[in-house]
Amino acid sequence: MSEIKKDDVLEESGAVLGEQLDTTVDHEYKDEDIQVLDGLEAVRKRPGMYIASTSSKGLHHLVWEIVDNGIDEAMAGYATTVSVSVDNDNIVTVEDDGRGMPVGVNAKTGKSTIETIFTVLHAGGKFGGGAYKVSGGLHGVGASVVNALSEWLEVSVYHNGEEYFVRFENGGHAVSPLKMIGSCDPEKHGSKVRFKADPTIFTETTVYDHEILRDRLRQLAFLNKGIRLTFHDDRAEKEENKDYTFLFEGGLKQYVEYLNRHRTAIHPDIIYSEGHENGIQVEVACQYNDSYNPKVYTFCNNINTVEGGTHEEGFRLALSRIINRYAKNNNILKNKDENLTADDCKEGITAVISVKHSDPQYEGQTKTKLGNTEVRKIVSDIFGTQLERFLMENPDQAKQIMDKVVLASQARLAAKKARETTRRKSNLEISSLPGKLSDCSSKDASICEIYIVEGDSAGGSAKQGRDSHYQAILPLRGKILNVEKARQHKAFENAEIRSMITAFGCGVMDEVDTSKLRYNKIVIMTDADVDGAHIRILLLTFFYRFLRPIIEQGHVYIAQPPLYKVQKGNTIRDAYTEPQMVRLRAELGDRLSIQRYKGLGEMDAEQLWETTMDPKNRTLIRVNIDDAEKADQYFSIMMGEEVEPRKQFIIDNADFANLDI
Ligand code: 0R9
Repeated sequence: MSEIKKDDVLEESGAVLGEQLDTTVDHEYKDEDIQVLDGLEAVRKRPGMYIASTSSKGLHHLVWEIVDNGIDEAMAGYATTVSVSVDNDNIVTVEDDGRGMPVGVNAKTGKSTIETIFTVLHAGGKFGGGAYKVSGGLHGVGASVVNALSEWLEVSVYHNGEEYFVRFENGGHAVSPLKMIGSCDPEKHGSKVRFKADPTIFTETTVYDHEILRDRLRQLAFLNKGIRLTFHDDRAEKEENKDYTFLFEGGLKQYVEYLNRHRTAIHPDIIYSEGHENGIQVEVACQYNDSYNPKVYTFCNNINTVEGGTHEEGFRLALSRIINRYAKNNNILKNKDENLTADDCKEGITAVISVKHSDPQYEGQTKTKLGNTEVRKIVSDIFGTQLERFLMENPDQAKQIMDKVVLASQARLAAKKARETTRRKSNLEISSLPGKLSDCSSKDASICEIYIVEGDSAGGSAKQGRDSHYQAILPLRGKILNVEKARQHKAFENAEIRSMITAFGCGVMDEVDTSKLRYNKIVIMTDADVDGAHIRILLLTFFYRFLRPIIEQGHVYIAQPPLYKVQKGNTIRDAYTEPQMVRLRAELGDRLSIQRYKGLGEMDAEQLWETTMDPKNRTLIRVNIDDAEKADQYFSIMMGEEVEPRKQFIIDNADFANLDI
């Protein structure tokens, strides 16, 4: 979690998912294929045009760019292992055991191929005409961009018992041409790239996040079965966090096993299919668990296509086609019965769909939606055939699945009724908003805020202390329903949930329309204790499952009430975190009077306004979940049935669990 600063909105982001993999197609690069273009200077001037940003996210892109090149070599069948290590100075080394980059000279540039691909923008095949690697979106920009944005970068190639070396400095210029610098074990072969990110470009941070690197490398290993990915982190304090090896011969089958590790599967075997058609590779794995939410993760060329696309459509089509056919053929559904919907068939499924395509087309707001239409049928055929076979060969497991989807359809009909009642009620209640809501007077949503407050007494102080022009208060009585454990219609029957839906005014689920949201900021204000953390998690679970766009669009915040009041003479200061408390003690010296705030309810209206609600003093944490897998795991662990993983999670993430989401 980021350090908390006053007067600041903090972003809580998940790991970076969805990086680019270049797929090498059957073609040998020739030195002369490399097209010469200008411009490392352009990259340094406008890095944002080449990498996502110069924040931590962009910093990690540097690693993925080089790792992708190593994975390409492994996918082409020449390398078995790609290793990544980070040292104490945040210098990154990526190494593979492939053929070694070509050490010849490029005819057009007159320089070595390696110098060319590391100094010429877009050199490397894709723009060269003949050979092509596939890339899309912002990534896959090439090794030259990494070089341009590094303080220095070194390349070593091991080939035929010889070691070649070149170093780049000063905005990517080769210090001297590629040289054979000595001999090496004749058995050794491969490429190594070492680099130090340029702190004048990455001004926010040049420190890599251990978890982001580890998790993405694990994910890449799941997505590329049989390729060994290793990770070494010199900076890790604990010995057990220094070295990791990820190698999954089972590919997505093991990925689904991993994703379901904290869930209760309702059938033992993972449904798995793979195949290819017209050069498009398809791999799909899925398994049902006893939860109600589907978790479907899709990838194209190792990029997490968070907006889905034609591969996801193909999967959905096959799932409902085959399940309905099986249900009809086995008299589970009568011919006159209505078909099960795709949503019925997806309830509680964990699925991963991965395609590899030489010419992917991305659409959607964030260019993470796969658009290639031919993919739909290919995925549907390959997955459909295997699913049907699975159901026929495993009648016991098929029965578990059929029971689940039929129940889902019955619950859907019940939810529809409950939802219609809620919708009718909300329409009625628009003029008479929930009774306990103390609304603000302004109708300009862009300045309005709603505080969701724990308990009536804190609600009372907040109501008195607020600026009623733009701050609304909605007190919650008791704990809201845990939507992770309940079916939808129960949620729609819950009074607290209904008040929120009505107050927000933007609809729910697939009908959410954030342009109708009545408040720009939805602020969760709970006590800084375990109960407060629990209520916060329940609320966030509800938002995540029912109103996800309001999180995605940055409307949800967590208020930070102070933990301590520190007084010395006439000086009174508040500490919002333990580290801040330590700093205050050091700053103010001895003879302090320290009072621990027990809860929001204990503060009077003025105190609450000054410490927690006044934009001049308050600290808000913006909830920003951009890693669906992490968020799903988080909510399943925190809200699910299993106690042990929850305990462990809280121990591992004390900060995360108690302070923010
Ligand atoms: C450390 C991470 N690994 C790499 O960056 C890496 C690139 C690379 C490579 C070849 C082999 N190993 C590599 N590791 C390679 C590819 C081809 C022919 N010979 C060697 C080919 O694709 O035909 N290269 C990737 C691009 C290029 N080499 C080049 F040809 F453009 F230089």
